[in-house]
Amino acid sequence: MSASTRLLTTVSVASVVCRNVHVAIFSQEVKILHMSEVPLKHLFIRNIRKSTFVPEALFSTYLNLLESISSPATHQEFNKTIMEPYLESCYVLNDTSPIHEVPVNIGDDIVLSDGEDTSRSDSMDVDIMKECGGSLDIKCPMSKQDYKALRKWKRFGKEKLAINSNDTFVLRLLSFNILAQNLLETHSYLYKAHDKRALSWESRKSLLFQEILQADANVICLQEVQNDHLGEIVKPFRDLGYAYLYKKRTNDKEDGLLLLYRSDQFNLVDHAKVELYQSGIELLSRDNVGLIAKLSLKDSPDTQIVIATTHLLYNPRRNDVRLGQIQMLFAELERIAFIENTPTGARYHPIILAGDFNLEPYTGVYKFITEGTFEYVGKARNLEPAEYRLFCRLSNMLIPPRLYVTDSCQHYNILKKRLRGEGDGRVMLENSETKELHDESNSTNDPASIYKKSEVDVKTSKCQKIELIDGNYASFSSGRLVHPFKFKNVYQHADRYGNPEATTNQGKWITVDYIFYTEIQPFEKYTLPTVEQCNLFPTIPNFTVGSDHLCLGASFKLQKKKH
Ligand code: KL2
Repeated sequence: MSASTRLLTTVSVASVVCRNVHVAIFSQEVKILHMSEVPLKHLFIRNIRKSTFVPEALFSTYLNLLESISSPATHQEFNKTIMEPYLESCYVLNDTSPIHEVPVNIGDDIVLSDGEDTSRSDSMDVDIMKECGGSLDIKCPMSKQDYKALRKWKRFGKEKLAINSNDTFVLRLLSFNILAQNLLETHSYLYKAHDKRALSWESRKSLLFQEILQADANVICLQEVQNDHLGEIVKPFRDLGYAYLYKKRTNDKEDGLLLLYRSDQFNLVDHAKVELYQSGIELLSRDNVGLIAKLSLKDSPDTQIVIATTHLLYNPRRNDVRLGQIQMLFAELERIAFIENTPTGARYHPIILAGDFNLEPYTGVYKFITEGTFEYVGKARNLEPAEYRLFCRLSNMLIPPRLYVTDSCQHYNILKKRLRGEGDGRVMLENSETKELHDESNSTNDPASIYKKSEVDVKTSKCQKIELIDGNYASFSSGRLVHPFKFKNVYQHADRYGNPEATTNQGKWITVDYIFYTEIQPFEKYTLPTVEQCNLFPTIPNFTVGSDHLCLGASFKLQKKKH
């Protein structure tokens, strides 16, 4: 208890020990130094909160921290390793204003400034750093300043120097799951430990806008954008010159994807609103969606890039569903990004694929995305090897051939048209927004009926391999998927010492959000904190972070095409 002893001697007004609760009361503030009985804490905090001279922020921070520990057994450890250094960081500087700020103003005004607390000098940041051991590997909870210190735009690789802007366009992309308010309310049990005021839409919205607008990205991919919040979310971006595409999740879901791009810099050349829901198919019975935009540079129209975003199924056990969803999304991505066939294979525009994939690094779907191939047959639904329970193993068929999406994540009809020049290249996916197309093909109640003459057997679940043109095959239900993109990650999911990074908290801090890219070079990223550092945050959303996810960001060098 050396920290608290010092506190009590250096700042003296009163110290109260009430049963197992130790409290120090200073001129304007109350610190809770030790509390061994967890049930007591609720009563205690409720009572002390009534006191008008106690800053609310202190309690909310304390409450958040306190609730983030799982059991009374860890309480003492918590006090020692987190609470005491926290209190020390608050007051050891002998400053009259508390470092940990009061909650953001809740109001309609969108704060466009970077939200820096101007009452504090830069030297104070340095002092806090020293208190915390002189590095960012700090052992005290996060203030807004600490959070910002962890979230910097950092250049990497060979590109530390200035970019030559004549033949290069710098594309900065931000991806953020902003937590739809309706989902927050539906899953309110997840947010019991949070300060209720940090969960209000008005408070979160203000923080979300601050962080997003401060990044000054040319393209922004948002997930969980509530349908009836679309107007108010889009408004400030429209005023700043962004155009947008929105795709709501299907059926009864009330949130969706928003892709914003600077309309003074880009033209929208093509786009797809992808519904991963396909009726009558269990694997594709979830309401997740994808959004794909092909953009060209206004000042160099031949320079094009495809940007895609998605938010895949949450259910942590169903990696098989997410694999099927990715297969569908990639088929659409392949269609939009395709340039031409060459003797060495197809060429594609650069692609950036960002979003909330609800899957952890190095798991099955992640491997598929980054390695380009994955064998699912015989695996369990989580795509791990199925050692027992034979009946739970995945068969050779993932999605049925009636969708005409091949095992190489391509639309069969498009492939056929490209290679043989036959047919109309029509996509056989259902889309509630373009229903007329399907009503026409549905007229015989069999979406595949007009393709009866084609070689694909839409009824069988057996493996099919069809020769399109000499040496070129399309396969269905082979037990293995491949895709034609060489996706890399902006983030390495760990710091240079191997400590894992995190993008969200699902009981524990994990990574589920990614920015993948191909045929384009990133040179800068918006750094993510490690799990250890995240554990020092008051659980998010809080008065610093407006969502239950952290946002990702990267800047890319887009090589302009010469005429
Ligand atoms: O983890 V998320 O939160 O990527 O931020 O995506 C989903 C989950 C989102 C859309 O379905 O809602 C959240 N328990 C916890 N969170 C859930 C659950 C659940 N059972 N279902 C959906 N979500």
